[in-house]
Amino acid sequence: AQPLLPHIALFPCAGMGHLTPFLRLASMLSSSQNCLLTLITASPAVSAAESTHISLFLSQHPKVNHLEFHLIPSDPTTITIPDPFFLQWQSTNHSLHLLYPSLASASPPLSAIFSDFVVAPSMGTMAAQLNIPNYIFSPTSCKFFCLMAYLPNLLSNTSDICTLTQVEIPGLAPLPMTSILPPFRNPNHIFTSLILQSSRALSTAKAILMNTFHEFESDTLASINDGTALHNINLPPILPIGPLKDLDIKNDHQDKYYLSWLDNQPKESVVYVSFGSRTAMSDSQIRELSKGLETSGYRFLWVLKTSKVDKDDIQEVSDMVGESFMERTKNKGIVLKAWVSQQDILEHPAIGGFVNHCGWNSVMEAAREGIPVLAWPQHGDQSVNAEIVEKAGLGIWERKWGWGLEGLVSAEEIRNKIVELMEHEKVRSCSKKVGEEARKASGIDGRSEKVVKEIMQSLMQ
Ligand code: BUP
Repeated sequence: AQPLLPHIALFPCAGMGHLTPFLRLASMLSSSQNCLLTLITASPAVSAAESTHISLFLSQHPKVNHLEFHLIPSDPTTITIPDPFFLQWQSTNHSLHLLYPSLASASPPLSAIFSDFVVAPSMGTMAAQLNIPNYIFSPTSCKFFCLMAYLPNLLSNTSDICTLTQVEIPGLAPLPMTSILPPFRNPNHIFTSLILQSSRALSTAKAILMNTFHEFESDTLASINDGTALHNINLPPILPIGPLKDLDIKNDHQDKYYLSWLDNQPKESVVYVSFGSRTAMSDSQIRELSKGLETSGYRFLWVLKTSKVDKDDIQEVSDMVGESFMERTKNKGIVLKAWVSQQDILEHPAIGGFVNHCGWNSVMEAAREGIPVLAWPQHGDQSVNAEIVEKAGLGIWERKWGWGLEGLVSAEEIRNKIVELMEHEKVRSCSKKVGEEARKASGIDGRSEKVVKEIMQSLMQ
């Protein structure tokens, strides 16, 4: 008899940084593997970008089932939580028990769940009830994942984490305290308490899937594989499956005039500037950045955001950077406040450098395309990621800029670093090598591709 096709439920959490890699994984599984897929999404979504991408993805992947899961409205006492994405993660965890009947009655029955790290505890319990494996997907670097996995030990062994100068994770190079995100200094912070819950549930997972690749995080992955890293924590295998391949979602409503503009620019001449989907820069920092870009003399494509959630982003570009800046730089660059196709931009031969916050998806995209990065971390895992970028030779990082959201970096400093980025021959050639390694890892018969095939084979039995 023919083996039954595995039926996998994929459950990403809120935020484009979480949704994007899940959609890439879903697209890869649906196109190259024999399986059935159900995409679970929490409703209502936080941002317009998430709603749009979910609809476009489903309309272009008609074989993927959709299980929309309605969240219990938030407890009014928690509405004061300043980050709507954290609030959504919390509501998702509080509402997850409602999902069980749909998972239990799935037809054909589910063979496995691939769930976001943020929902690990509840999904692990439900997978156990259904007697199927739960694969946790962590959309971060492996190094940051290790920090999250170690966090329960770190906080219980240290009376005051703020007194440390560095964090020593067994078997890994120490992390300077400056790279530890401020919320991790407070166990009661909503982000920290969510991560602690998930980290404590890791041992229930069949494996941890990571959007990374061996050559890029070789030290960390080698220490995990030989058992020296985190040896005192009961962790399932960590499986690198990245960098996940581009997802070609067509959006006919989007005006991609910036790509036609790029077509007319010389090779590797344009600096692409974006700080991801969740960073709103201060007005003063935006002004310094505009001056820094202009005085660098380089061409630029700048995606500007002024609010954490796209629906709230109502200011005009010209109000943010000034009419005179727009006029002076009209032949040199474009500033936009819209969702762009970052993968199309990074693939474009005109792009020569990427000023970026080091959100892990952006890092993996830059790695795939071999584009040098000027790392400017803003929050979350980004300082840890910046160090990886620098070490892998994919870019440069000015540590003294600290967390972007905390201080003000001057136009002159920005200008100098942009010039350094664009003229750094060693980083440029090293980045190209990173690009070759990245494409090899996720290409046919690459190490990451083989991992996915093996998982699928195990689910076929
Ligand atoms: Br903004 C923007 N177009 O206009 P990260 C982002 N992206 O394609 P973040 C676009 O969103 P977290 C845009 O290519 C990447 O895949 C981008 O994820 C894409 O950063 C994704 O880079 C953004 O991980 O998420 O948004 O800060 O905080 O979860 O890292």
